[in-house]
Amino acid sequence: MDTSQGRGRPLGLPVWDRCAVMGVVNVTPDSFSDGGRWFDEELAVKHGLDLVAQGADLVDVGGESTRPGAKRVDEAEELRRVIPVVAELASAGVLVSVDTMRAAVAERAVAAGARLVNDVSGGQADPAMIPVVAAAAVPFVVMHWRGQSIDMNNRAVYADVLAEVRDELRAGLDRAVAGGIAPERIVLDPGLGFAKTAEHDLTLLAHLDRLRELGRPLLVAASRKRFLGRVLAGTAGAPPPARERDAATAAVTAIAARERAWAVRVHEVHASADAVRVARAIEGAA
Ligand code: PMM
Repeated sequence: MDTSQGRGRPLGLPVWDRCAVMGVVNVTPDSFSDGGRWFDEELAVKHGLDLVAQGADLVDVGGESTRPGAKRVDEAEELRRVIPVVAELASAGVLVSVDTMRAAVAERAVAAGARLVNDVSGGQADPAMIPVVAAAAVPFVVMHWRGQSIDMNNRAVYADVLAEVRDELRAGLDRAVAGGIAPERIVLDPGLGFAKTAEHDLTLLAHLDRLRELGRPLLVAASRKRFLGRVLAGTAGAPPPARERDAATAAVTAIAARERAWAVRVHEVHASADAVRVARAIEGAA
């Protein structure tokens, strides 16, 4: 029996009988929702362990902010931020994902114990990424991406966002497979907020079933993003700050879990961990 209830799962990771929860540890001074809070190795490791205690199934460690307008950090700095945190969490038994666009960071992180590579560019930013992931034989997240964060908002232009994101995700999947990554190891992600307006994000969330038709597990990363600020602000008000968007994030988690997303990527784990369990209980009763 398929215990994952049709949500699929990437080869090489455990099977959960519900949507998985990926907690976020940004080892950055400037991420848009939690920049600076965990910008210290010891604090970052402690935060990762806390997220697991709150119910995270995996912890995604990143050392480069991708918020709109962000400039790139250099590779040496990214390695310095990420590798010790990955190594410590992995040695504590945490299932670690590395959030990077750089092949060298992915390679070193896998050597340090990371079990999944999450590349927001889906292998487009660094031509060495796909060969490195193929050789490492680890699961790979291909996110929908139209270019670096510095000017991505200019690329939020679609005639039909759903069709275009689907086609571009399929092309990303094909590129990864052509480069030697086993299709069974690939996860797709609509890339909410990346070269997308709030309306684009909401349309994609309304049609996760259409993205699931691509035949790969889906990762949904709505946590604290701008579109939630826009929804909560209503027509006239100001959006609440990123850290006041966790209840809204958990609402997306419940919906994504019902839409059979493989996993959600969230900053605040507790509420999303509850949400995926409630969604699972409802599925079990259906
Ligand atoms: N978003 C961010 C960072 N990494 N990874 C995936 N797979 N999907 C995303 O949408 C995504 C990501 C940016 O958010 P953050 O700076 O709050 O972590």
